Amino acid sequence: MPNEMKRIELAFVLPIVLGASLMAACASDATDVASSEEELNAPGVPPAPRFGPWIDGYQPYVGQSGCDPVAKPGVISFRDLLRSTYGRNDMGIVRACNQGGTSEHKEGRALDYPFNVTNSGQRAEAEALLNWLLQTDQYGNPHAYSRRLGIMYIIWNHKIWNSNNPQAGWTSYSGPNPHTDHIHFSFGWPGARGETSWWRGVTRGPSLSGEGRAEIMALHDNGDIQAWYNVAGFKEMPWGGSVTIGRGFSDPSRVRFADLDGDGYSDIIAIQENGDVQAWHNGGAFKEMPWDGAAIIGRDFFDPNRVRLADLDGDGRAEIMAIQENGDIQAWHNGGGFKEMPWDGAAIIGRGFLDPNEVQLADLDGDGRAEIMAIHPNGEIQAWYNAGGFKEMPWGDSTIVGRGFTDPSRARFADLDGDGRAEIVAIQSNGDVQAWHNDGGFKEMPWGASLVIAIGFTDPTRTFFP
Ligand SMILES: [Ca+2]
Ligand SMILES: [Ca+2]
Ligand SMILES: [Ca+2]
Ligand SMILES: [Ca+2]
Repeated sequence: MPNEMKRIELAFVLPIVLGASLMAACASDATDVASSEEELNAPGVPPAPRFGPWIDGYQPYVGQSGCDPVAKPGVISFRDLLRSTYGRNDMGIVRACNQGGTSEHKEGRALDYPFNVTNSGQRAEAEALLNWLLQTDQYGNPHAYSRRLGIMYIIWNHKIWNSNNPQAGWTSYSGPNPHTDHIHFSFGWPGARGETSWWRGVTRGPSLSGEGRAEIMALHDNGDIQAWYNVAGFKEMPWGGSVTIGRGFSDPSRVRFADLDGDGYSDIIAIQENGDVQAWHNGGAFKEMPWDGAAIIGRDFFDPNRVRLADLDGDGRAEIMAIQENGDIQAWHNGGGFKEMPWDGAAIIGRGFLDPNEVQLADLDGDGRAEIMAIHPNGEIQAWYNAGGFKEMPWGDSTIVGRGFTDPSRARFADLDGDGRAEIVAIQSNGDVQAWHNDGGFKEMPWGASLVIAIGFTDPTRTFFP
């Protein structure tokens, strides 16, 4: 809540005035770029969120053990997806405790939806739906959507597909009901509760162009922000054309990029001298001044060095954080997207971070939730895994992901190839920008190949990777 935002004490007064003069551009002619998600999603199947490479494991068989015939939220959401795609009412989620044998219906985590094999249209719909659920995604994950939905098994037309034995594929089903007039879907508990990645939303990171590959930007001495379009991913000099996306930004410490509304396009944020946090919405497409809306998203943030924005819970919308003088990191949850003061909850997510310059956040494993990192004075970068999303101290294990970064301003994390996992980037004193590819996700020194992605960036404080 805005009124609960704690005032951050000013350690010193910055003499530089931010005179941001972003012009609202016409919201028009955003370029549609065919994505691999579109190839996954042919007509006639439900709409799918955008996903990164992280995926749920296969749901083991966990049969009915109690009786609670109340429809569970994930099953209801899946039913509603089928209803809006195929236009028929379902044949039920719940079943009475005293009716028939063991069934997940009695725990509200199974769905019967009508597809009649003798109706050629419904048969084609069923085949398209089942292919869609069990296809391999663009990251090579087999049976991707059924795993993301937390499906445990599927029965249709004398056959069953079991998530606990996926290699077997469809095998013959000889139960009393041949399932020739409907498909039966059983869910594991995480899927039934709506806790699997399907419901957690976007897991590919944002970028200025919306394609998930970090762009590079320089804030010039005249206050212009020049951005180069990342067309090639993790490559030497992957940049295409460049445009000016901001003017009047005299103080680089006051500039941030984060996706506030989860549309995949990084919005620009300025921490003003009066403590206001001013955001401009990215209307889409890589173009000059792409901003089409503005909002004040914070107040009383007087020390820009203490402000961070990152998505903590993987819903695609960036949270805002303040590193307090006592070392606590106070976070506010983004419940509203891009609007005035979108915050709907608060939590202390870190303690003991006494030097704000040492703190960075980035998603290392591609599950959409940002890890937190401390760049220690000895040059080691320690990362804590975000195991809990948005809550008090959500961190699991910690590991070392960098060494030799004795100047924390030269260490950056940016997903250059759009696979959801942040690469590590070092802005060298000679102006070379060197990147190491994230091969391993969250683990000790997960870095593989290294290359120089840009040259001439001699001032790390003026270099951004939105
Ligand atoms: Ca956005
Ligand atoms: Ca979020
Ligand atoms: Ca993560
Ligand atoms: Ca990456």
